[in-house]
Amino acid sequence: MIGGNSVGKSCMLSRYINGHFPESINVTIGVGISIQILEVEAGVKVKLQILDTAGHELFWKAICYSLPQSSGCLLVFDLCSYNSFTYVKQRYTEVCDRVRPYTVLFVLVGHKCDRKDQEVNQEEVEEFASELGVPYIEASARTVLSVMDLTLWQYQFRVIMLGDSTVGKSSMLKRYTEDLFLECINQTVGVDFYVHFLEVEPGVRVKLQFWDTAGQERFRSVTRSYYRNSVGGLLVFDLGNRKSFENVQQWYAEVCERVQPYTVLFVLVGHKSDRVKAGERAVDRTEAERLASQLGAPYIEASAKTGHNVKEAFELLTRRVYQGIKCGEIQLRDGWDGVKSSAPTAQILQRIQNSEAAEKNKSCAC
Ligand SMILES: Nc1nc2c(ncn2[C@@H]2O[C@H](COP(=O)(O)OP(=O)(O)OP(=O)(O)O)[C@@H](O)[C@H]2O)c(=O)[nH]1
Ligand SMILES: [Mg+2]
Repeated sequence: MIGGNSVGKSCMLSRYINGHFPESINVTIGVGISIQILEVEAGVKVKLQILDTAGHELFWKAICYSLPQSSGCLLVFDLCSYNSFTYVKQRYTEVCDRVRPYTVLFVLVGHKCDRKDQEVNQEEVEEFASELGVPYIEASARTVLSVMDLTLWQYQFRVIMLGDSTVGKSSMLKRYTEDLFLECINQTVGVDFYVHFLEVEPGVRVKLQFWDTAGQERFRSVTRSYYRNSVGGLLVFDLGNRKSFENVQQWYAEVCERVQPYTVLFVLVGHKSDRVKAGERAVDRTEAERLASQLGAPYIEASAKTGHNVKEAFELLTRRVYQGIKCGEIQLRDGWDGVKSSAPTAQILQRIQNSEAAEKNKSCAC
């Protein structure tokens, strides 16, 4: 990301990565690095290493060293500062010179488009962009206008994995996010982190942030601190291990106690269903279903080893949370990170109304 100082590069990045607009100014020194994973098409994930450069002249020389290592560049200027537009024009030529013989692809961003006091003439910018063959987009990190197009997600849900050690929580996540299964035991230490994207309905993409907690008691004080900012919980037990089933109630109670006044929605997973075929079932389906209904959660049996129902378990939970938001059971609140939205409230409501209208039409047609 390149642009003059105070044009809002770090704010754009913060909105993109965290869904937040930081009100306080925090001047970048040198270069800041952020990582984001983006599914550019079904099954193709890109790891973005974003270098947020300092706009101050003082740091330009240092920034020049990282230029030949870059494949893309957002040229950001402030629509309310003509100088910042002149600045990116100059930098464009300089960047092209420095990266040679490699190629960098650019996008020109007119930032702070929410403001009325704009100094930069749109026609002039568009002319400049078309001369260079660079796409131009106007954006606002404050209101999320267009940054949403860059983020490609409208909601972020935090989901926590719960259950005794070795029931297969990490294995389920590995299967879901990487389609991998490892036979060896690799117990989680503290908390691990995974990301996945899911389109819950056409045009509504959810970024799922998974907190994979360690089932071992000795990590409980660490893992407990993650309960409060979760909106979904996968309660996992091993179908071949009765004790892990009996402990589900305890996991459930512990989370419920700590998330007040917020709501966490659960799915109960009878895991390692491949063991059932081998005659190792220690928990009946009816018994598990009874517990699930006591907890107000759907029940599903899955296996990370064979891949059976793993995707379905995660998607069941994600859609349940999404429905919870639509019907008001879950509310987005300041200071709570269980759900974040990159869309302004008006857009969310509009989208919900549209999808409800579409559903009504569908049922009328029947
Ligand atoms: N048969 C079978 N074994 C599995 C399955 N999933 C995981 N395992 C095995 O169970 C063991 C423990 O799996 P993990 O995913 O590490 O368990 P965990 O719940 O994350 O454990 P902690 O991190 O200690 O809380 C590993 O040896 C896996 O290979 C499954 O679906 N079927
Ligand atoms: Mg684990």
